[in-house]
Amino acid sequence: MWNPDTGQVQLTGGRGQVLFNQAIAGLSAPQDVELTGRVVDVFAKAGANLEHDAENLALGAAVSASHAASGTSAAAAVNGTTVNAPIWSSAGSGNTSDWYEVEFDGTELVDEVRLYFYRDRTANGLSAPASYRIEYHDGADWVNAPGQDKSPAAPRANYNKVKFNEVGTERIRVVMDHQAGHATGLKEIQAYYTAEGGSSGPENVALAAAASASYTSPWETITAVNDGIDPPRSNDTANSRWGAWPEEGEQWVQLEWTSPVTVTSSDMYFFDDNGGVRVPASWHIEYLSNGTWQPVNANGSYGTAPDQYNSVDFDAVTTTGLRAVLQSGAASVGVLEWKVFT
Ligand SMILES: [Ca+2]
Ligand SMILES: [Ca+2]
Repeated sequence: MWNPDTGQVQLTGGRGQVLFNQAIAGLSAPQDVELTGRVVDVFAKAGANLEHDAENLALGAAVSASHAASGTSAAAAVNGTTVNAPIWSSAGSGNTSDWYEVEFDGTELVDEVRLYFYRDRTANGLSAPASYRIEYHDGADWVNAPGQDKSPAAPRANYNKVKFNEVGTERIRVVMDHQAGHATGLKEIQAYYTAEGGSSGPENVALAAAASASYTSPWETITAVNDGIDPPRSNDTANSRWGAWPEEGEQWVQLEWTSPVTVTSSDMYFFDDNGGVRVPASWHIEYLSNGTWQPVNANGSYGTAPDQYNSVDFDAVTTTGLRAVLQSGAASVGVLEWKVFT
């Protein structure tokens, strides 16, 4: 037995020989050792949760999926291990998005989900999805879980964590938009109630607004601009979109609130199908001020990049209406998601 304070080694039973001994001051007893940062992440990637001792509500739960590839099963993703087999996979579904559902044993509070995706490193094989979101069933419909804060923000192979504002529900599901040319593989899903909540950052008040537009193509959906779904790419074929084809020139999309909001920044994700709808040539944000539309005072430029949010900060305005005014470029214009923050 070694005493770290004195460096003394006691040989149990008096047998053996001490070859080396040293005192190490301030060493913690095993039960007092705290693991933080990188070590916590290393364990999490191996499927072991050191951050909290909440019960994994998904373990052994009743599960189902929109499809299960031959040789895989939904149950494999709640069997308690994050190893590479067995797994659940969407291969062969023919869908651009698939869902995987967990039904709890009655109503549970839940605010964190951990997902372990499988990538087989083949050209057209399994990968992490292009994007994913957590939905819960409110008794009538599937609803996007509020305040989803994903780490990492873009899905990666193996370990992904998403925290959100707590919901009480009997069922959650993850909706996965597959990478182009790939199916999604899932090794394990874990669900927890940590009482830590979701994004503690600025609130996206666009979710509470009523959306309208200068024009909406009959097959597109104006409510898509603020449904809270992070698009997988600008040419999103999985989720609802707003587009104004064939209209060109100046088009606008508008958010209105029943009581004033104070907002100071915006994230804009444009629709671009490399055909009739492209990112705009330019755009800016206006706010409703005493019945007229006035440009906000932007601190920086209005980006028009595809496949990402274009963020802009502006001097805070308190208003019941915001409008994104888009000048078309190569074709008509569209928006997949518009977030505005307090
Ligand atoms: Ca598993
Ligand atoms: Ca959307």
